[in-house]
Amino acid sequence: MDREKRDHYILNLTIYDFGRPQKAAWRLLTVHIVDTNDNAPQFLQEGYRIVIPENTAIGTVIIQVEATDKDLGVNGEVVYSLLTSTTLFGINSTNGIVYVTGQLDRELVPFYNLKIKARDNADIGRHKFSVTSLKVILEDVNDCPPLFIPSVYKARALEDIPLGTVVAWIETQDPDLGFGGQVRYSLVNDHSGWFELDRNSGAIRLTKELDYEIQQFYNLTVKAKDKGKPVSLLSVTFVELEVIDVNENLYAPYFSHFALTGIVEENAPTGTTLLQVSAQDEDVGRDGEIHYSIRDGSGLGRFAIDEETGV
Ligand SMILES: [Ca+2]
Ligand SMILES: [Ca+2]
Ligand SMILES: [Ca+2]
Ligand SMILES: [Ca+2]
Repeated sequence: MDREKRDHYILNLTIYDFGRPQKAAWRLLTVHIVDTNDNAPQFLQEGYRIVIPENTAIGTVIIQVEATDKDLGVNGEVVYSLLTSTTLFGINSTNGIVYVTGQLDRELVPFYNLKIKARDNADIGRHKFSVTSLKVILEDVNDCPPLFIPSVYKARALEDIPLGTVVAWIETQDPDLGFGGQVRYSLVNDHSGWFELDRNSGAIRLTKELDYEIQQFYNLTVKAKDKGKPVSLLSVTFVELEVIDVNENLYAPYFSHFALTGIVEENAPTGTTLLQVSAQDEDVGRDGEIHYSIRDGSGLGRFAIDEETGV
């Protein structure tokens, strides 16, 4: 018997005697098939898939799933529930409507695989169920402004660096997809054209010569803006540039002796060391480095001096 195929039968019962002429009587017998819970609820689709924006508001209905159960009465009543433990989605147990219950964020989790159970309302121990999956894919929304790394920049530059030198390099992170994650830079103040900022790479270059004696600090304001549409987001940071004093070349090098005398034997081979001269320079760094050369005199071409050591 299967009530779901046929729920009643009508039997015609006839009785005869063996007399002549034969007599008969008949009666109809209706047999009703009582339902038992032998069907599980079946989802109309094997799996469900939905794409929603990541900023979908709490309470928004995203989909309705449906399962049917061929049994009768409570045996055929369907109750829905979420098997996946989540605080972000909920389901209406009677109509299968799935809705948002928490703040979604594609940058945190880009999609969810939810398991949904449909069971019938038969007595506990006898009820039947089935399970389907719902894939929720979050669509990106431009909701992250560019983030500066680090949040504030400190840079130092020697006052004599050449024009075009990169004095600072601005970097940001923007995890949004596509245009929403593409960042362009600009200078809010450029100190009358002292600096220029490459809008794509974030490199800040010097465009006018620095002079420690005139200005020791520059405070640049940099704007980073993504190309998101229709909403574009921006952030602002500061670059503190300190100019480092460079000692100008103040002193000339000098020899400790006005004249030196060297003695060499007339048959000395080429390459023989004659003497070593030594000069001083009071400047520090590059300005105080000394190089030697022979400039004039009667021995030109016959003697050579080591540029570095003075030998
Ligand atoms: Ca049944
Ligand atoms: Ca059932
Ligand atoms: Ca963005
Ligand atoms: Ca986003």
